[in-house]
Amino acid sequence: MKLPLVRHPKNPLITPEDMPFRCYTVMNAGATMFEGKVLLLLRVEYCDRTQHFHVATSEDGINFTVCPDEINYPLSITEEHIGPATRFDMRITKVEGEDRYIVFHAAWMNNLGCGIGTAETKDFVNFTPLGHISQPSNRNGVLFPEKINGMYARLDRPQDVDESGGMWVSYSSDLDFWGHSMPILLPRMAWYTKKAGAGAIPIKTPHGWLLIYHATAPTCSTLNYYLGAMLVDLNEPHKIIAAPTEFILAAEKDYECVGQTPNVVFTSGAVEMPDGILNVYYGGADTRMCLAQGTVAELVDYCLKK
Ligand code: BMA
Repeated sequence: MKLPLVRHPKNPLITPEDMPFRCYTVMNAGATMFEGKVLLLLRVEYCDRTQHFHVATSEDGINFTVCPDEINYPLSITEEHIGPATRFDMRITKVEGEDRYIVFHAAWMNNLGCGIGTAETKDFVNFTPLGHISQPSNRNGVLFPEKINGMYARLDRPQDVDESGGMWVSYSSDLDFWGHSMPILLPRMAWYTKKAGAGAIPIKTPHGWLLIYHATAPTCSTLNYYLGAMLVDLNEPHKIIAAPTEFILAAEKDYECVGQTPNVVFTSGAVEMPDGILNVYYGGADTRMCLAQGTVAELVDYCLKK
């Protein structure tokens, strides 16, 4: 049976051994098209376990060249106040009609917890921090690629101390002040007990926004991460149009099951290639970068039929 996402035979695409310097892990990259190439903002953990971001680019979306220099991303105002945050899991959005790219990322602020940081860039070398856009606890901030009813819109995952919580939609006129928050009420699914969060940037289709997201469920030994797909309303994206209760990707291969965090598939970005193939980039076991492919039309069809 044809699956909505198929792993690329070259997986894993980028491993720590492939990097131009010594590092521990490379994972959960934000992804976008930039100057005709696929660009990944790789989350790289050095061997002192600090997190850094390196750009990788590719003509074909499969073979990447990694920049040995990390991006230049100065401290935000919030970080100047509390000290540098551990930033991770960049999502890159090119907002329609603007010449800048906006990144959202998780910002772990030591004993204060995790919030959402944001920055803008035009060249992926220099980043200008914008204001932090949440208090703890929040993460998995993802900006929609166009305004909805004249407002910027984002997905995020506020969560309680027990890590319950799911995806919400909020709106802003200036990318700074956010409100009108509404939850997306997912159906009951055995692979979602906690932590459902947005993954790739929403993809606009005639049937609604296509969301590729993650959710987690425990087994006897680990908390497993899964990827799911769903369609939400174009004008009111907290309203689900179709949300299949089957996952589209689970950790099955060695490169997804063995590593720093076993049994994790986690996406922060997907890119539609000129030939219509959708490249979904994902981290395998919090250790390496992988690729699964499908098409937007097939994923939409899958959502509508399940
Ligand atoms: C989440 C994030 C991701 C990570 C996942 C699995 O909370 O930290 O970066 O891939 O956990 O460890």
